[in-house]
Amino acid sequence: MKLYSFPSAPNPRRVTIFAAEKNLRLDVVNVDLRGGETKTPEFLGKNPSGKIPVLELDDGTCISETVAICRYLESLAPEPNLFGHDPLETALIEAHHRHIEFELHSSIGAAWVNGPIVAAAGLVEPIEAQRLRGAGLTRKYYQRMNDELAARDYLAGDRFTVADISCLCMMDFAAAMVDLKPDDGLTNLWAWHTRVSQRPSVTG
Ligand SMILES: N[C@@H](CCC(=O)N[C@@H](CS)C(=O)NCC(=O)O)C(=O)O
Repeated sequence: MKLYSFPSAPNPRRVTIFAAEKNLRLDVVNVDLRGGETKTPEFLGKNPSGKIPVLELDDGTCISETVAICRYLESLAPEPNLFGHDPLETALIEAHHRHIEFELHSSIGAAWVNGPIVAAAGLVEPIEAQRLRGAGLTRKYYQRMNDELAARDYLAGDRFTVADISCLCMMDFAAAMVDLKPDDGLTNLWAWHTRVSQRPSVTG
Protein backbone atom coordinates (compact mmCIF):
# COMPACT_ATOMS: atom_id res chain seq x y z
CA MET A 1 0.00 0.00 0.00
CA LYS A 2 1.27 3.47 -0.91
CA LEU A 3 0.71 6.50 1.29
CA TYR A 4 0.91 9.88 -0.44
CA SER A 5 2.40 12.21 2.11
CA PHE A 6 4.55 15.29 2.78
CA PRO A 7 7.12 15.52 5.60
CA SER A 8 5.69 18.40 7.68
CA ALA A 9 2.00 17.70 6.95
CA PRO A 10 0.02 16.68 10.05
CA ASN A 11 -2.73 14.60 8.42
CA PRO A 12 -0.47 12.07 6.67
CA ARG A 13 1.48 11.84 9.95
CA ARG A 14 -1.72 10.70 11.67
CA VAL A 15 -1.90 7.78 9.23
CA THR A 16 1.79 6.97 9.59
CA ILE A 17 1.49 6.72 13.39
CA PHE A 18 -1.78 4.80 13.17
CA ALA A 19 -0.23 2.25 10.78
CA ALA A 20 2.87 1.93 12.98
CA GLU A 21 0.67 1.15 16.00
CA LYS A 22 -0.75 -1.71 13.94
CA ASN A 23 2.61 -2.84 12.59
CA LEU A 24 1.36 -2.26 9.06
CA ARG A 25 3.93 -1.28 6.45
CA LEU A 26 3.09 1.57 4.08
CA ASP A 27 5.31 2.75 1.23
CA VAL A 28 5.47 6.50 1.68
CA VAL A 29 5.47 8.60 -1.49
CA ASN A 30 6.21 12.24 -0.77
CA VAL A 31 4.42 14.67 -3.08
CA ASP A 32 5.48 18.23 -3.83
CA LEU A 33 2.68 19.81 -1.80
CA ARG A 34 3.99 23.37 -2.11
CA GLY A 35 4.64 22.99 -5.83
CA GLY A 36 1.00 22.08 -6.49
CA GLU A 37 1.43 18.37 -7.20
CA THR A 38 -1.81 17.55 -5.37
CA LYS A 39 -3.74 19.76 -7.79
CA THR A 40 -2.57 18.05 -10.99
CA PRO A 41 -5.16 16.08 -13.01
CA GLU A 42 -3.27 12.91 -12.17
CA PHE A 43 -3.45 13.50 -8.42
CA LEU A 44 -7.05 14.76 -8.57
CA GLY A 45 -7.84 11.38 -10.08
CA LYS A 46 -6.65 9.86 -6.80
CA ASN A 47 -8.39 12.43 -4.57
CA PRO A 48 -10.71 15.03 -6.12
CA SER A 49 -10.17 17.22 -3.04
CA GLY A 50 -6.51 17.61 -4.00
CA LYS A 51 -5.27 16.82 -0.50
CA ILE A 52 -3.11 14.31 1.27
CA PRO A 53 -3.10 11.73 2.76
CA VAL A 54 -4.20 9.31 0.08
CA LEU A 55 -3.80 5.57 0.52
CA GLU A 56 -3.38 3.72 -2.78
CA LEU A 57 -4.00 0.00 -2.63
CA ASP A 58 -2.09 -2.50 -4.75
CA ASP A 59 -5.03 -2.69 -7.23
CA GLY A 60 -4.96 1.12 -7.67
CA THR A 61 -7.96 1.90 -5.50
CA CYS A 62 -7.41 5.19 -3.68
CA ILE A 63 -8.78 6.07 -0.26
CA SER A 64 -8.74 9.72 0.81
CA GLU A 65 -9.56 11.32 4.18
CA THR A 66 -7.45 10.47 7.20
CA VAL A 67 -10.26 8.94 9.24
CA ALA A 68 -11.46 6.78 6.33
CA ILE A 69 -7.91 5.50 5.82
CA CYS A 70 -7.48 4.80 9.54
CA ARG A 71 -10.79 2.97 9.69
CA TYR A 72 -9.69 0.84 6.74
CA LEU A 73 -6.42 0.02 8.51
CA GLU A 74 -8.31 -0.80 11.72
CA SER A 75 -10.43 -3.29 9.74
CA LEU A 76 -7.31 -4.87 8.27
CA ALA A 77 -5.57 -5.09 11.63
CA PRO A 78 -8.12 -4.89 14.46
CA GLU A 79 -5.54 -5.00 17.25
CA PRO A 80 -4.35 -2.95 18.96
CA ASN A 81 -7.78 -1.38 18.85
CA LEU A 82 -7.78 2.40 18.37
CA PHE A 83 -11.42 3.23 17.56
CA GLY A 84 -13.24 1.41 20.39
CA HIS A 85 -14.09 -2.12 21.48
CA ASP A 86 -17.80 -1.88 22.19
CA PRO A 87 -20.69 0.41 21.25
CA LEU A 88 -20.25 2.78 24.17
CA GLU A 89 -16.47 3.06 24.01
CA THR A 90 -16.63 3.52 20.23
CA ALA A 91 -19.17 6.33 20.63
CA LEU A 92 -17.14 8.08 23.32
CA ILE A 93 -13.91 7.89 21.32
CA GLU A 94 -15.76 9.15 18.25
CA ALA A 95 -17.15 12.11 20.19
CA HIS A 96 -13.73 13.11 21.50
CA HIS A 97 -12.17 12.60 18.11
CA ARG A 98 -14.77 14.79 16.41
CA HIS A 99 -14.27 17.52 18.99
CA ILE A 100 -10.56 17.46 18.18
CA GLU A 101 -11.13 17.53 14.44
CA PHE A 102 -13.95 20.07 14.34
CA GLU A 103 -12.76 22.36 17.12
CA LEU A 104 -8.97 22.04 17.52
CA HIS A 105 -8.01 21.18 13.94
CA SER A 106 -10.28 23.78 12.41
CA SER A 107 -8.98 26.51 14.75
CA ILE A 108 -5.34 25.66 14.04
CA GLY A 109 -6.25 25.45 10.35
CA ALA A 110 -7.71 28.98 10.39
CA ALA A 111 -4.57 30.35 12.08
CA TRP A 112 -2.36 28.49 9.60
CA VAL A 113 -4.23 29.38 6.41
CA ASN A 114 -4.28 33.07 7.36
CA GLY A 115 -0.73 33.08 8.68
CA PRO A 116 2.60 34.23 7.24
CA ILE A 117 3.86 30.96 5.71
CA VAL A 118 0.78 30.41 3.54
CA ALA A 119 0.69 34.13 2.68
CA ALA A 120 4.36 34.07 1.64
CA ALA A 121 3.61 31.14 -0.65
CA GLY A 122 0.91 33.31 -2.24
CA LEU A 123 -1.68 30.59 -1.84
CA VAL A 124 -4.42 32.46 0.07
CA GLU A 125 -5.17 36.12 0.72
CA PRO A 126 -4.77 36.20 4.53
CA ILE A 127 -7.44 37.64 6.81
CA GLU A 128 -5.81 38.76 10.04
CA ALA A 129 -9.05 38.62 12.04
CA GLN A 130 -9.48 34.97 11.06
CA ARG A 131 -5.89 34.19 12.09
CA LEU A 132 -6.41 35.82 15.48
CA ARG A 133 -9.74 34.08 15.97
CA GLY A 134 -8.20 30.69 15.12
CA ALA A 135 -5.27 31.32 17.46
CA GLY A 136 -7.57 32.37 20.30
CA LEU A 137 -9.80 29.32 19.90
CA THR A 138 -6.75 27.05 19.76
CA ARG A 139 -5.47 28.41 23.06
CA LYS A 140 -8.92 27.99 24.59
CA TYR A 141 -9.01 24.37 23.43
CA TYR A 142 -5.54 23.71 24.88
CA GLN A 143 -6.82 24.93 28.24
CA ARG A 144 -9.88 22.68 27.95
CA MET A 145 -7.72 19.62 27.22
CA ASN A 146 -5.45 20.51 30.10
CA ASP A 147 -8.47 20.54 32.40
CA GLU A 148 -9.80 17.26 31.02
CA LEU A 149 -6.42 15.56 31.33
CA ALA A 150 -6.40 16.25 35.08
CA ALA A 151 -8.81 13.32 35.40
CA ARG A 152 -7.42 10.84 32.87
CA ASP A 153 -4.21 9.90 31.08
CA TYR A 154 -5.51 9.96 27.49
CA LEU A 155 -7.87 12.21 25.61
CA ALA A 156 -10.73 9.78 25.15
CA GLY A 157 -10.35 7.73 28.32
CA ASP A 158 -7.81 5.58 30.08
CA ARG A 159 -6.05 4.23 27.01
CA PHE A 160 -4.34 5.45 23.84
CA THR A 161 -6.70 5.86 20.87
CA VAL A 162 -7.04 7.54 17.49
CA ALA A 163 -8.04 10.75 19.32
CA ASP A 164 -4.56 10.98 20.85
CA ILE A 165 -2.92 10.50 17.47
CA SER A 166 -5.00 13.27 15.87
CA CYS A 167 -4.35 15.67 18.70
CA LEU A 168 -0.61 14.99 18.88
CA CYS A 169 -0.09 15.59 15.17
CA MET A 170 -2.04 18.85 15.17
CA MET A 171 -0.42 20.13 18.36
CA ASP A 172 3.09 19.43 17.01
CA PHE A 173 2.20 21.09 13.72
CA ALA A 174 0.76 24.12 15.52
CA ALA A 175 3.88 24.47 17.68
CA ALA A 176 6.31 24.07 14.78
CA MET A 177 4.54 25.88 11.94
CA VAL A 178 1.83 28.15 13.34
CA ASP A 179 3.51 29.68 16.42
CA LEU A 180 0.88 28.05 18.62
CA LYS A 181 2.84 26.11 21.19
CA PRO A 182 0.79 25.46 24.35
CA ASP A 183 1.87 27.49 27.38
CA ASP A 184 4.30 25.79 29.77
CA GLY A 185 1.73 26.15 32.56
CA LEU A 186 -0.55 23.57 30.91
CA THR A 187 1.19 20.80 32.80
CA ASN A 188 -1.43 18.06 32.27
CA LEU A 189 -1.36 18.68 28.54
CA TRP A 190 2.43 18.55 28.45
CA ALA A 191 2.53 15.38 30.58
CA TRP A 192 0.13 13.77 28.09
CA HIS A 193 2.31 15.03 25.21
CA THR A 194 5.41 13.43 26.75
CA ARG A 195 3.51 10.18 27.38
CA VAL A 196 2.27 9.81 23.81
CA SER A 197 5.45 11.11 22.16
CA GLN A 198 7.41 8.28 23.74
CA ARG A 199 5.45 5.57 21.96
CA PRO A 200 7.47 3.58 19.40
CA SER A 201 4.90 4.47 16.73
CA VAL A 202 5.76 8.13 17.28
CA THR A 203 9.52 7.95 17.85
CA GLY A 204 9.73 5.83 14.69
N1 LIG B 1 -10.05 16.27 5.82
C1 LIG B 1 -8.79 15.89 5.24
C2 LIG B 1 -7.83 17.08 5.31
C3 LIG B 1 -6.55 16.80 4.55
C4 LIG B 1 -5.65 18.03 4.48
O1 LIG B 1 -6.07 19.17 4.73
N2 LIG B 1 -4.41 17.76 4.09
C5 LIG B 1 -3.46 18.83 3.90
C6 LIG B 1 -2.07 18.37 4.35
S1 LIG B 1 -2.02 18.03 6.08
C7 LIG B 1 -3.38 19.18 2.43
O2 LIG B 1 -3.34 18.30 1.61
N3 LIG B 1 -3.36 20.47 2.12
C8 LIG B 1 -3.23 20.94 0.77
C9 LIG B 1 -4.41 21.75 0.34
O3 LIG B 1 -5.33 21.99 1.14
O4 LIG B 1 -4.40 22.17 -0.81
C10 LIG B 1 -8.23 14.67 5.96
O5 LIG B 1 -8.52 14.51 7.15
O6 LIG B 1 -7.51 13.87 5.35
